[in-house]
Amino acid sequence: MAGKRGTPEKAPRAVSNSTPPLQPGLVISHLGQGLAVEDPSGNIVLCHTRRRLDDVAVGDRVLWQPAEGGRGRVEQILPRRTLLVRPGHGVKVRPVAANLDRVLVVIAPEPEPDWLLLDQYLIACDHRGLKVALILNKVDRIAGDDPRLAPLADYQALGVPCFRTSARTGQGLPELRQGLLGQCSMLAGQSGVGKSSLTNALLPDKALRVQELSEKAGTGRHTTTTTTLYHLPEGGDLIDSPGVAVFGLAEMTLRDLAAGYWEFRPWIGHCRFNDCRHLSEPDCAVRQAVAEGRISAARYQRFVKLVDKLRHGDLA
Ligand SMILES: Nc1nc2c(ncn2[C@@H]2O[C@H](COP(=O)(O)OP(=O)(O)OP(=O)(O)O)[C@@H](O)[C@H]2O)c(=O)[nH]1
Ligand SMILES: [Mg+2]
Ligand SMILES: [Zn+2]
Repeated sequence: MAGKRGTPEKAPRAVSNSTPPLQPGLVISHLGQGLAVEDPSGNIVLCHTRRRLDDVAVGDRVLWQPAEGGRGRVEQILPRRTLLVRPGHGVKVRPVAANLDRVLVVIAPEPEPDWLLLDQYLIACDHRGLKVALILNKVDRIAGDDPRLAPLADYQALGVPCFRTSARTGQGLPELRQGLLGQCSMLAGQSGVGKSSLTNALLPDKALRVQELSEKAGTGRHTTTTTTLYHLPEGGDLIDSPGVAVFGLAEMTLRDLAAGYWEFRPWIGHCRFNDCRHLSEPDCAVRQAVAEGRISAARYQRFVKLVDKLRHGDLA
């Protein structure tokens, strides 16, 4: 590959014969057919790659080369700090986003929160070494104590930070903006909770909105179809992602699942059996802590559900 470059030529006949130099770039969107790559001066180049397209993720820092028709070709993926994956076809996992610092799980009063899904996000992030925070969006639709949101208290007790926002009224957006500074965050969560609305509310009018372009070509529904990275004007990057992207829990063991419930950790290791699954074993310290109200019973029940899903192989 690099052989040609080292060969001295007597007369530089045609410039097009020499290999154009590799350039650094940042993958900001995965377009299905290709990749949108941002060069260091902020230009977006549509790139192809000889690799499997699915091996490249939004947030990847790459080396690319100009190719025909103003396009480019990604030649190399630079080492990743972090990588979030989701199940692909068969056993293979596919990268969702690279070099993330944090996942922001968005919930809302409508659609009603899926707490089991939230637990899965927390476990996956913990497993991948990513920070996690919650955004409770659509606060304009919450009046008083909303029973649908009562389980939130468990997560507050766990110390998961929670922003409260309304993409509609702008409430809480300055605090969120402040919280996004200096890191790369990805919005995740059920379809319809307002991930794209928040992204749009945080971006200045002239920001590149790949998503809007692809939406215009679509059916009028606003469900996001491509994961896209945006630079925020104050600093920090934000990745908007489509609907429910659950991240590879299939590769986890029962032990990983239990450890993913942080509040179990002080008790794990104090069970009678070394290999306690914390399900029906006698003298299980975790179950004892649940019985004494030291661990939330609702969280423990979700753990049992996830173990069951893991056993049946339907944990995505
Ligand atoms: N009342 C209210 N409605 C909101 C708010 N944020 C978003 N919505 C509405 O909720 C609906 C879904 O918003 P989206 O931003 O498309 O949701 P999404 O999370 O990006 O959904 P997917 O792309 O399908 O994953 C839209 O009709 C929004 O107008 C909010 O803060 N308050
Ligand atoms: Mg969306
Ligand atoms: Zn146990």
